[in-house]
Order: sequence, then C-alpha cells, then structure tokens
Amino acid sequence: MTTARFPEGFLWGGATAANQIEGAYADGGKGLSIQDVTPQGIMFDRVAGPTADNLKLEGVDFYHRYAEDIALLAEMGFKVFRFSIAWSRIFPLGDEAEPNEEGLAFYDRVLDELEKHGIEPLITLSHYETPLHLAEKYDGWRSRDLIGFFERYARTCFERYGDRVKYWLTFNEINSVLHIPFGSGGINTPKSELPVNDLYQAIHHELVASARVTRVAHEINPELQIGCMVISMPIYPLTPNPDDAVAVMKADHANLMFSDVHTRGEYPGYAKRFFRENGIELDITEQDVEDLKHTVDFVSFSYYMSMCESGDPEVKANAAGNIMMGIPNPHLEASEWGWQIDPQGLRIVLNQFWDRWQKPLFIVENGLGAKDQLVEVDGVKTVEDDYRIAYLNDHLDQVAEAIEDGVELLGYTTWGPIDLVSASTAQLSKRYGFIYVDRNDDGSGTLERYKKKSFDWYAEVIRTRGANIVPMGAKELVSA
Ligand code: BGP
Repeated sequence: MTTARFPEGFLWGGATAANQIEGAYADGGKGLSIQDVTPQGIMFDRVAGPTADNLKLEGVDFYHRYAEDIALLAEMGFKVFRFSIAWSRIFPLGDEAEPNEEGLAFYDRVLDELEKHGIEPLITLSHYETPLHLAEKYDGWRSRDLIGFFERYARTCFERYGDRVKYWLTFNEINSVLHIPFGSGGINTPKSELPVNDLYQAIHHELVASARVTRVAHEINPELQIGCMVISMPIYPLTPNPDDAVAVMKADHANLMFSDVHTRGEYPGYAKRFFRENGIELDITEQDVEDLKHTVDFVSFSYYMSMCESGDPEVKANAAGNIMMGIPNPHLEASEWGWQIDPQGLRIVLNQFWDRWQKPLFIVENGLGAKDQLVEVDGVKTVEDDYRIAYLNDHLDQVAEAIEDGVELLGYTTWGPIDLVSASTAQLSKRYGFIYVDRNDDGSGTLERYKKKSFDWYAEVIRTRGANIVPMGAKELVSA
C-alpha cells in the first residue's frame, strides 16, 4: 500500500496529562491536586498527603524538560500535542479570586515552544486533577460551588491562551466519575458511602460546568472549538440471547449519557427513566437547563479496549480494563495489564459515535501499555517495540476504514508519546511512548530520553499520511 489513507490536515500527534508528566508538584506556587495523594493510582484510595513513593510528584520532569521533549515530538512531525493544564497551578486552592501568575507563565512557555515547531495545542482543562482543597472543603463536584470555580478557571485560561489555542477539552473521560468519584470528580467521600443521588448530582454539576464554559469560550472567541471527552468502550453481547443485547443497550446508556447530554443539550429519555426508577431526584435549576443547551463542537474520546456484557447475573464482570470492569471476550488477546486488544472495536465506536451525534470526532487517546527493555543497537540505546508498532498499526488501519465509512475525524493522538506515569497503577513500567524515559517504578533512573523503534515508524506514518500502515488482514507482514 503506497497511497495516503488519511486526509491532508489530519491532526496527528500524542496526548499527555499534567499530573502524569510534569512533576514539580510543589514548584511555581502550585497547590496540591488529588493526584498528589494517590500514590497507587486513581483506582485506589487516597492517603493523607504527598508521600515519597508517589511517582507523579516528579513525573518525567516535563516541567523542566518541556523544550527538549517538544523538540523530539516535532522531530516525529507532530501536528498536534494534547496536554492538560494543572488546575492547581493556576488556582492552587481552586476557590481563590485571583490566579497564580507563575503557573500561567509556565503554560505560556510551553505554548511558545509548540508555536516554534508549528504544533497545534489541544488542551484538557481538567484531567483527573481537581485541586485537593476543593475535594476536602467542598467534597469536589458534589458541591454546586465547583461550577463557579471551574468557570473562573476556564475563563482565565481562555482569556490568557484563547488567541493561540483553538482546541479545548473540558473534562477528561467525564464518564469515569461513575467508577472513580474521587479520581475523576474530586469527591472525598468514599464511594461506598456516597449516595447514588449525590453521585448523579455531582455528574450534573460537571455537565452544567462543561456546557457553561463552552458558552464562555464561544463568547470570548467564536473560533474556539470545545470538545467533551469520554471513555469509549464498545460493548458486545456475550451471546445472541436478546437478554444480553438488552444488557448491552443499558450498559451503553450508562456510558453514552454524558456525550448525549453534551451533544443534544438535555438529558435523554432513558436517563430520565433511570432517575425515576432509582429514586434519583436532581436539583436542576432553570439556569442549568439554559446552560446545558450550549453543546460541544466535537466529541473526543479515549479508546483502548472493548468488553462483553450479559443479561445473566451469574456471569462475572472480571476482565481488567480502563477504569471500567467488564466480561472478557474469548476471541481477544489482552495486554500485560489485562486490557483486551480489539482494533476493530475502534472502527465500530467511530461509526457508532458518528451515526449517533453527527459531530466531528477526535481520538485523543489510544495505545499499548507495555514493559519495555532498553537495549543497545549499533552503540545507540533504544527499545525494539515491534509489539507497540503492531498494536498502533492495526488500530490505525481500522481508523482509516472508519474514515472510508464516512466518519468525520479531526485527528488522532496516541496516549503518552513520551513515557509517563500510569493513571490507574501509578507505575512507570507501564509504558506507552515512542520515547523511552529512564525512570523506574522505584523512582531510580537518570530521566534521560531515548528514541524507541516506534519513533521512526510513527514519524513515517505521519509523513506518508498512513501509507505505511499494513492492513489488518495482512497482519503477518508486520514483524511481531
Ligand atoms: C486514561 C486516562 C489517561 C491514561 C490512560 C492510560 O484512562 O485518561 O490519563 O493514563 O487512560 O491508562 P493507564 O495510565 O492506567 O495505563
């Protein structure tokens, strides 16, 4: 295959989050975020304060090495770089009236560097980084007060960077709050003690906040493009039993409600039914109803895996997964961390989302977390990560198929183009990058950067617009 399979102007790149990459958790006036107290990862309980075993406190030192790192991304030909602003760098406590200038200046410098290399920024406003003070004083998004704090923070960012940043995301994987109320919603009350009504009220506050800042962004600059961001998870019926198909429909509803609201501007009927039947009574003001009408410009999502669902309560949902648990699929293989690998699921989800919302889509996370071995080839240190190339090759092949299907897709950013700390396990050994960072799970390492084999491969994908991607059917051609 020698012809380009992706359109001109397609936004190729990679994605990161402040808490997983920056380090410098207390520098430049930054306040603590909820990530500074979850040394084991966002799936686990918080601890009292920052502890030395928390790899995120130092991350991979992007805070000091951003110029060198961005130059490496530019060398691969990146068109876009997704990163998050650490809310607690801008508002250290979250509820102050005035922002922290030193924090704002840091992202000015990052943007200068991106501009120098002609890389378009894509900014996530909230990537699992609620200021800790908001969690402790207000119970995070359980409180309506957070809408105002978030609006002030978002407005500050739009006013400061809005003339040089076109693409914005409000909340990373907003639908994850159902599963990790602290990590995703900054809700300090343990999940087991959180009434379901309050969980949905917190979700409502986030949805309103997201819609409100979408309006604010458009008022400040109508050119700004604001997207929501969700975990995508295609769910297959475990068997052809209609009970399983209905179970899939319900699981889809739970997941897709967030982007249904974001794109339609109101709660769908199935959500109202769910609230009614589960005794959930939300406090929805007239202003909320107005705010929700401000729909997003595009829908972005992470994609790592698919799941199965069954109507039989005896069947256990025990497959490991990105935040959500599910029933394993006997036809799929899994990564070293048990995430089931399913490139076709990405094509399915792209079609499902496009058919459902008719909004441009953006894949803002995809990739393989794997253990890498640093080796020396011709005197140069590298990683021979053919497994990662194979994974990305197959997923991109399916993305190209979806584009052929008529899906409107803005771009594709792989997760963690440079190794960073894992969100779910807080390990460094779960690596996604094209660039190896010498740092280990025990915190040792020089922080030196090395190009992996996939570095040149991805550069070629970008350069040829996917002409080097081997169709999945011819998989055996990809060295494994
Ligand atoms: C998503 C998060 C990311 C990221 C990614 C990979 O859920 O948005 O922050 O880390 O998953 O997950 P992990 O780091 O757990 O392997």
